Amino acid sequence: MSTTLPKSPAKETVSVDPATNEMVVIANNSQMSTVWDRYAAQKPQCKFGMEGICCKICHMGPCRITPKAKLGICGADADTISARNVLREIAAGTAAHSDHGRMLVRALKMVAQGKSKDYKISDPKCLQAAASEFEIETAGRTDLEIANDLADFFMSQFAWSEEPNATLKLAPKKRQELWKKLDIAPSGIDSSVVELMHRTNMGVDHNYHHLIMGGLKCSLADGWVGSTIATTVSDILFGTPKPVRSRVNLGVLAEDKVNIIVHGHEPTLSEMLAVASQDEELLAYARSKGANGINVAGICCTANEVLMRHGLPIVGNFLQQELAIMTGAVEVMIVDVQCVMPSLAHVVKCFHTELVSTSEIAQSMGAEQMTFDAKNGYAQASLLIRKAIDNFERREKSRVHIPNESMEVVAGFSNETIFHMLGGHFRKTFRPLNDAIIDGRIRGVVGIVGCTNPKIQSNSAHVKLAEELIKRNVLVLSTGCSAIACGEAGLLTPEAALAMAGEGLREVCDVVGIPPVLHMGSCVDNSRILMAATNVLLEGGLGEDLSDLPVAGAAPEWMSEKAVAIGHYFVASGLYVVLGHPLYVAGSENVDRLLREEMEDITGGKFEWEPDPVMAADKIMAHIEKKRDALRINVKKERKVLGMKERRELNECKH
Ligand code: BF8
Ligand code: SF4
Repeated sequence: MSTTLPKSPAKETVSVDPATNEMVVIANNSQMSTVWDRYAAQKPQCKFGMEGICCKICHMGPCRITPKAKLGICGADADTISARNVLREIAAGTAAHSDHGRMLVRALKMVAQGKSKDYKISDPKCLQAAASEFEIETAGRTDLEIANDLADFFMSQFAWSEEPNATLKLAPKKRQELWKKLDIAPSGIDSSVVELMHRTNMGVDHNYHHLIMGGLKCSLADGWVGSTIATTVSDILFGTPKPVRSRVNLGVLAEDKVNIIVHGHEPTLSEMLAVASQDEELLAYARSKGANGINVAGICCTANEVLMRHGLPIVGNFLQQELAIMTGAVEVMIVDVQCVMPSLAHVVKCFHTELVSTSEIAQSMGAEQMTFDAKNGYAQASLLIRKAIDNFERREKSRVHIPNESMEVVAGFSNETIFHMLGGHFRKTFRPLNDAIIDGRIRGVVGIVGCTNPKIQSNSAHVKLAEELIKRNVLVLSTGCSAIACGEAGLLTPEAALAMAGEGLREVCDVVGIPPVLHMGSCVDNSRILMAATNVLLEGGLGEDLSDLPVAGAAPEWMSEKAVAIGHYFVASGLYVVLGHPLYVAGSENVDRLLREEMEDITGGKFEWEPDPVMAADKIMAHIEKKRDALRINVKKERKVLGMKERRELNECKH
């Protein structure tokens, strides 16, 4: 490759994951540029961008706020500019998650209309439950009839309406009332995104406080509407995840098999690939070309989707996408939308790997475009697998370098699974979790989510924060690239509880048979974390609103606009959210103070920026203990030792 390389800092330690470091050294020795080289080349990064005080919303600009120019040409100050910039990120993040949701609703509608024989209603119970929740008639109707109405209902949630979005009613009553009172209950996903783009247009909304409140409203359309729809429809079509064992990290690539990587976010095609990779005819075809099988594995959130439902292995998270191709062992990488680096085009030029772009809205450079049509899902998946098999012969064996690392994981913790595992076969309930929180064996629950980012040693903050929290008896829920990082570090196994968790958490994990870090899915599945918090609240004994709970959220290595939207809907839901590095608001003391301090009096939640994962854990623990004190559950009680009968009851659910 002809790219001139900058000096890359500490190539051997870009990550705490040895497989990543090993591949980065290989990349650098072969003069192949990686995300870390390009990050180094970008330094020093623009201070105005970092502080959120540059504006190019109109063409009198671009403007930036400096000591000598405290106002943009139109008169906008640092507060207005940084708040508007945050809002545009929330709009983009909400659009990304929700459009993903819309694709799935389209697939549901297609199935309901009998337009594809390849997909089916895989979880009729989930379909029935969703239909009942949203008052869709189920009695005497077929699954497809119900699915048709449910798809129409979900689609209606995108447009503007007089009423707040109906899915908001999944939230606790008190929270819904607060949203209404604050006038931040969204009434349409698309209209919320449009409203933010309008409000931040030149010469519209200038009050930073009013702007940020508008941002919270749109973010709620992401979490409680678009992402919730995406998760629900995925479960209906592809099955609600159940605990499943698999392996994670670059070492899951197989030297003797055809390796196909699915990378991106939408699970419709990857589901078909998972099924088609078992096809006897295709397996025989692979053998005829000298391969010992077909290995479909994932990167980023598609990986989480196929892991949760099929137990397919994960190659890596966001920062490992280039490295996966550099192993020289990937026949085809299939990409769709979100978090796909344009740099892949350069990497595939150096290898036999074929890059295939499959989304109608996204074309990757250097990729062959094969727009996916779910009506012919299986046929297209088979075609892609044949393409990969044909490419196997072109693999240059002498250039193959697959790191040894791959870690065992147990994933698949939907809310339904947690209900089952905690409650056993006969008592589906969160009660044992609530009891453990109330009696202090578990101090609280924290969702660790989000990306990896070359600004931070990869995986380091995710893993350290998770380890610190489980050591302090906090149950961790994880999604997205954070879950993959935890998997690579060995935190997603029940054994990790025995080795690393504090005494109380260890006891609970041991009895129930769960890891101390529960993999709950992809980033849209942060909606599962919202529902887990709601379920804990509804179970009783821990207050009346989400903001009463001893819970928090964290995104220690985030990078995406989607994470900005997620952070805001967590805060709007009353949760304390610690980000490993700040939003672009340092240039506005007012916006910074609103998000980090004043917000607590408004929604009960707030942001904190804390790069040090141990200090982040300290701050989260202080928040959890503050909530526990307020709930008056921190009174000293005799530690309850489980009797034989209770242990037996709980053991029933180790299935
Ligand atoms: O949506 S955690 S890098 S893969 S944005 Fe992207 Fe971030 Fe990974 Fe999934 Ni989520
Ligand atoms: Fe400058 Fe105002 Fe235009 Fe922004 S909107 S670019 S601050 S003139």
